[in-house]
Formats: sequence, C-alpha cells, structure tokens
Amino acid sequence: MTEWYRTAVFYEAIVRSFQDSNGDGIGDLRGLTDRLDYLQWLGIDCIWIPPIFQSPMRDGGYDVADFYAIQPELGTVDDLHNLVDGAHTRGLRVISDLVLNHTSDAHEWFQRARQPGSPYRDWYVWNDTPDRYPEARIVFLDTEDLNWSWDETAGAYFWHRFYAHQPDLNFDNPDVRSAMLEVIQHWLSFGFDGFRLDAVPYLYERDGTDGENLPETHQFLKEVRSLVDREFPDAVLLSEANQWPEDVIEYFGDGDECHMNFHFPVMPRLYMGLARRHADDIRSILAATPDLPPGGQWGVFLRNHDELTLEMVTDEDRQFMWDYFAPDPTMRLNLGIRRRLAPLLDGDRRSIELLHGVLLSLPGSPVLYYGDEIGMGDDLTLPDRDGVRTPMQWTDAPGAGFSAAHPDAFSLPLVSTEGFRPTDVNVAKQRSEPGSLLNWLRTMLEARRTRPEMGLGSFEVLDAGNAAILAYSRVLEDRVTLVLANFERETQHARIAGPQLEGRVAIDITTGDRLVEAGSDPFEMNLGALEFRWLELAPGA
Ligand SMILES: [Ca+2]
Ligand SMILES: [Ca+2]
Repeated sequence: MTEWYRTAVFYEAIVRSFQDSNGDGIGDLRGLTDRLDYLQWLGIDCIWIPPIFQSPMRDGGYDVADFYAIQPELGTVDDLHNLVDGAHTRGLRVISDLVLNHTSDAHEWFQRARQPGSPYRDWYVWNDTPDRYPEARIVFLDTEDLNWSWDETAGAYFWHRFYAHQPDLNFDNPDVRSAMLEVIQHWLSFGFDGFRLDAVPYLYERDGTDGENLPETHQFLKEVRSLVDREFPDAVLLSEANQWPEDVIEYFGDGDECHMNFHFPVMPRLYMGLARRHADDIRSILAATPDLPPGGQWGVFLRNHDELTLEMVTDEDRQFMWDYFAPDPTMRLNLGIRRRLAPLLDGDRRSIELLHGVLLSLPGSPVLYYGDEIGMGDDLTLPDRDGVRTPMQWTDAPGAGFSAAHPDAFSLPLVSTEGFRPTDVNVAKQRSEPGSLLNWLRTMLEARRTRPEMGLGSFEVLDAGNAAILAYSRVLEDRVTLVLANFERETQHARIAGPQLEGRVAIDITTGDRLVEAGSDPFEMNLGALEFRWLELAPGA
C-alpha cells in the first residue's frame, strides 16, 4: 500500500456534464477521456466520477438499476476502459461512486423482490405497517414525508432512507452482502483505483435506533476493507458519512475500515469564517476532530454535486448561514444551500482564494468540484441539485465547448446568469490569462505538490493573538509550513510564538519572498484583507 491518497488532490467530474464527444448534448466517457490532458495540466491526481451505472436517472445516477452495466448514453465498457487506461498512462487515478445502501426501484432485484413468494423478497426491507424505525430521520426533507412506501404488488411497505424510488437493500441478508462485495471486486479488478462509498451510515436498520452508524454497518465496512486489503491493496475507500467528527472517526475503524472519510463539519465553518470574519468556529471544530488511525486521511472540500449541507451545524448557525449565503428561499434545499462556490461568495476572488488557501493546506486530501477552478456559476431555476451540475464551460462558443449539439438539446442548460455565462467564465479564456483563477489555482496545486507535509504532516493550530486569523503549522520531519489566513476584510496583525518557529526564517512558498528572519520571537506580520500565506519555515543560517 503506497498511501497515495494521502497526498492526492481529488477532482469530482460529473461525466454527463463534463464533455460531450458525439454531439448528443450529453457528456460521456469519451468526452472525459478527451479532457484528461486538461486535468493533468491542472495538476490533480485522482478523478472521482459519480455513478455511471445503468439508471433511470431519477437521482443523478445514484439510483442504480444494474451495477454491472454502463448507462448507455455515457458510453460502453470499452470507453470506460479507455478512460481508466488513459488516466493511468498520465499518472492519474480514477475512483467511482458506489451506492451500497439502496438500488433504484427499477433494479431487477427489486422488481423480483416485489413478487409474492420471490426468493428476492428478503433482499430489501419490508414491513406491514409504515411505523417501524420511527427514530430514523428523513434525509430528503423537501421531497419525502416518510421513509416507508407502500408497494401494491408486494402488498407491503418498503424502507427507503432517501427517495421513494430508492428502496434500501437489506444488509442483514448474507446474499445482499456477498452481492455487493462481488460488485466491489468486479470494478476494482476492472481497474478503478477505489470507491467513494455513498451514504454509508445508513446500511443497517435496528429498532429503537436512528439507523445511523450502527455497529453492524461498521462490521460490513470492515469486511469490504478486508477484501480490498487482500486483493486490491492500492485501492482507496472514501466514505460519505455526513456526521459529527466523533461519529465519522468510527468509519476509519482501527485503520481497518475506510482509508478516507469526508470531513463534513469543517466545510460549512470555512464559509462561516468568511461571514463572521473570524476563525473561532473553524478552530473549535478542528479542536474537536480526533486523530486518525495510521493510514487514515480526511477528504476536505468546499463544494460538491450536492447542496452545501448544513446538517453538521447547530440550528442557530444554520439559520445564520441561510440568512447570509442563501437569502432567497430558492437557494435553499433540504438542510442546505444549492449554490456553487463562486456565486456563494459573490464571485469575490479574494474570498475564493482564501478558502482554497485553507482547503489545500488543512489536514486532509482536497476534493475539488469541476468548474469551481474557473469560478463557474449555478442555475437556480433548475430543480433539486441540477443547478450545480450544469455543463462545464470550456470556451465562449455557443455550446461552451461542451458539446457540438444545439444548447437546447443539452441535458442541462448552460449557466445564463450575467457574469457567469460561458462568454464570461470559461477554461480557454482563463488558460490564456496569467492572473486568472484557473492559473492561480494551478500554481497553488503545484506548490502543494512540493510540500508533502500538506498531506502527511502533523497539524497544530497556533494562537495568532487575533480571532480573525487562522494560524496552523504542518510539520513533517524537518519540514515546517506555517499557514496564516485572515478572515477579516481589513488588515490584521498576527503574533505567534512557538518552538517550531525558533531560529527559522519564513519564506513565502508561492512568491519566494523572505518575510521574517531567524530569531524573531515572537513571529509577527500583517495580513491584508482576506489574505492568506503559506510560509516555509526554513532553518535560519
Ligand atoms: Ca454524448
Ligand atoms: Ca439501509
């Protein structure tokens, strides 16, 4: 095991929205393959693709109807081979989403399970009444009233933790467990470098519990990990457990469950820092974040294909976040905000850079979301989460370089908000502008690659004597990086003392400027409005 994922930068690309290769208006596997050079140029290490398996597409492909077939409009198994091979040739890896908890109701397993007397009945979770597991919360609050739905053919209620068209598999059934292990084995043998495991906290249901994070769920994940360690020791398991740090930590087990888990609670607090102009909330959640077992790594992110979830904040903080970042009700969804990074921050370049400066240096492997590297906008007129899944904007051509089809034929429309149209925001334009967000981010990714302590180093929050300034060190052997980030919109003073600083000079990693000489104790400097610095603390000579 190389633990490559601990220094990797991940990039989530929705296949159907990234690049269309055949002019039907739908992005596809060949299109993504055609853009591998771009991703290599950008400097990411691993592509994460949301589900590409056969699906009625009522939940962006997270409603899987066949775990072994590719959704036809996305391409063929050969196309997928070419994508994975092409990525590997360029030193990139590819992980796929895998939905364990449920299938689509169109899955053959469920269609059989509905039939009276079917041996598949026990593959799903049934009940005669809709009142079992009342403690389990409803996740899709805006669409679902109940986690049970009546099935006429079956003559029973079936359990669904998400949409009513996504029946939960019954993990108490050993046949279900082995079927899902086979799926994992199949795709890792195929060449995927791992999985992002969707909605893992919900695998099992138990009376008298909320059906989240149950011991049985962890037991199954240990089985998955043991298969991976045995047969695919280079593969990574990244779980989506949107939970508090003390619960998420359980998904690492003793280094025998998932290699990685998303750090959901830190994400909204990064935005909160901008809104409140201080870093107290970020510091508190980092202080409450337990150490990981050896080989473990957080996945940290700013945005993804879902709404910006506010599940892991207090009710009061959620209201504050909604009022600040989503004043219009159309911007809200479930317990979150359905907006992209750039519009959330009013397109403010300094805010976007500040959050990236922190994201790329926090303990964890950063997970970027396609389009955010150019500051793409969103479309609030689209339903659910579609507004943050619109086609990638490559050029200022009528189809944004995404597709040769007429834009009316696109599966999702191009962003048409002023300031965010493809004519305003696109890859080609930003590649040609040295000072663009895209080129800036590429430079940061390059700088990060030379600093292994960003992925592997220890992490310590430092007192800068100023609530507006988030200060921390990343240390790996004799390498020390100090990160300072000013969340206030005016110049602030940082004053830091500590043994790590003694006898060292501070050199700005991106500019090479020598900022503080050896022996300065305490270490003091000013940070401009929303400014951040990555400082190498080199031994002073
Ligand atoms: Ca296509
Ligand atoms: Ca379940």
